[in-house]
Amino acid sequence: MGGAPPKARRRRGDSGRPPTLSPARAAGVTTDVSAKETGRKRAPMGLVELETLGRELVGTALSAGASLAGIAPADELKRSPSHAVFGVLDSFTGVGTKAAGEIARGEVRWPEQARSMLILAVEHPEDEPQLDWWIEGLSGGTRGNRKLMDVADAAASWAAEKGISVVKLPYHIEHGGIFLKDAAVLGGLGCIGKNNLLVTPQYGPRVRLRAVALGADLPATGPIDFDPCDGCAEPCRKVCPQSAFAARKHDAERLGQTRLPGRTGVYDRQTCNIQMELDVANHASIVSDEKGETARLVRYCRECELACPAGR
Ligand code: B12
Ligand code: SF4
Ligand code: SF4
Repeated sequence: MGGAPPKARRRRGDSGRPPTLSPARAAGVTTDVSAKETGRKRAPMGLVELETLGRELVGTALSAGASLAGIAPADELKRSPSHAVFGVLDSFTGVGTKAAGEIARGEVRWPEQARSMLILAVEHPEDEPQLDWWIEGLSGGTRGNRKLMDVADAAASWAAEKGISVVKLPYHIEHGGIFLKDAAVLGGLGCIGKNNLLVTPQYGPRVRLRAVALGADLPATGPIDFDPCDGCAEPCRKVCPQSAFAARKHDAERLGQTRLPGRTGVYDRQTCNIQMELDVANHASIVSDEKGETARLVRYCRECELACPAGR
């Protein structure tokens, strides 16, 4: 669970409060800092200007260390498969969720002014497994998530300087996060594979994600025409230690859509979570800092991810 600690812990960008756009920035692209200072309104941007901003923002994210970056329209994302069925699915309180605060389980809270999303991916190669290890007390939970948060900080600062209102979104849905894989598909980073993960042409599913909400209609950079699962022997599904893809779990008719968990409705998160809980129980103890204090280190299962030949 890149970035998802088994225990609640306050982290930068994961404060536990639902995100809000700064009121000073509420006018989004129509007001920039200098205009606000002088009380002058800036004229709404044209398409060419928005396209340039989008391209430059993606470039800024890549320069800051993102492996991939793209832009997804907020209105389409709100209607995307995960967002559409989240409230209807069976209740899930496993790893990767937090006890409900202001946002009830099954709900997604959108920053009011969000018009598009910057979606960021950082590669997690198989030979750098430590990027994915959750370490107690580590800022960001994992090294990979810390890197994503730094990239999000850099991209958000750049956008704010251009007068775009920004909200750096947290990881957990219960704290104001969004469904990152759907955002990545709409932003053109890849497709949802039969392992239920975002699969990218460049790195396969071996990426972790994060997003920044933008108060500007930056043009979408996706989706793309890419499907490595077509004709694949599905090693991702066969390798699962808990057989989480073994049976049809979700019904298209009941959920009112054909885009289902694991693509065809076979991914069972409750079964997958049995492995996640086992991974937590089998944590290692490491000496984490100069004070010599011990901390837990959890290596969450990623077999369905590592078995995928895409992007190799
Ligand atoms: C809660 C959670 C979990 C829970 C529950 C998972 C679940 N899918 O419900 C548990 C603990 C089990 C889990 C396990 C894992 N997780 Co997890 N998890 C999350 C979290 C926080 C929310 C996901 C969620 O609730 N989804 C809701 C349900 C409704 O969606 P879903 O099951 O994915 O099914 C939808 C999609 O398949 C979609 N879909 C299907 N077809 C199509 C087609 C199109 C065009 C579109 C747009 C969408 C779409 O529609 C389905 C709904 O009908 C996200 C972070 C985030 N904020 O998004 C990370 C996240 C999804 N996890 C991630 C990872 C890597 C893992 C693990 C490999 C563990 C690990 N080592 O990190 C396993 C993999 C399990 C798997 N094969 O899916 C990554 C995925 C990266 C990637 N390449 O896709 C994320 C994005 C976190 C991150 N750090 O980047 N996870
Ligand atoms: S292993 Fe094959 S079927 Fe599974 S996600 Fe990768 S390409 Fe798709
Ligand atoms: S993360 Fe592990 S337990 Fe969960 S579906 Fe993938 S292979 Fe199965």
